[in-house]
Amino acid sequence: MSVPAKPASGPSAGKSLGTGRLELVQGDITQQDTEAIVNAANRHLAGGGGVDGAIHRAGGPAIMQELRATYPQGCPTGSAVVTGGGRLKAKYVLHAVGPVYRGVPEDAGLLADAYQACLALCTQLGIRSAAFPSISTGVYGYPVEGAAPIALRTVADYLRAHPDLALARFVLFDAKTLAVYQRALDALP
Ligand code: AR6
Repeated sequence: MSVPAKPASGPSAGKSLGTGRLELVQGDITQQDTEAIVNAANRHLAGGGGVDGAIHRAGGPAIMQELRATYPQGCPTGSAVVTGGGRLKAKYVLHAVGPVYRGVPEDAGLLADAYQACLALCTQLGIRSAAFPSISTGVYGYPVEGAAPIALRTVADYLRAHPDLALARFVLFDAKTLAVYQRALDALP
């Protein structure tokens, strides 16, 4: 089974965890050649701006058709559902719903749950490489400084425990977000 070695764009950094690898790159998640890419979706799975808009534009209408047909009830916050990748290079899109940031203790758990739900889908579907955006830190207002350690810890713990997942790549849109993730990765135990 092949695991893509090169990010689609931007500088990259990484860390080996167990038999797997966690990478940070700056770039556009729609261009990734990982088996799955993760969408930062909303509970209605209705499309929107940010990552969600970019994925539906790049992947074409098949993704929304599948969402409407398969998940008419939407997806609760902290969960994720899967569709095919349409015209994307990725075979799958994992649509994860992060929390709208409220500044309450529940925010952190719901954010971790959204990543965890994607990771569980990877194992279920035999996905060996996945690209993640910084869920909830755009339209949903979660401060990146708070979100990055939660995102990285959740994914790093999973990689250590699950050799079936070979590569988790965070694709950060801008240099500032990448720098925050880089500091959080350096601080990871
Ligand atoms: N590739 C990688 N990262 C991106 C891209 C891209 N193409 N575009 C934006 N980002 P957001 P959320 C970054 O708002 O906060 C939608 O309307 C962005 O700079 O996409 O979870 C949905 O429908 C930010 O750092 O997701 C929901 O209603 C990060 O991705 C809502 O937004 C996440 O920003 C979800 O909001």
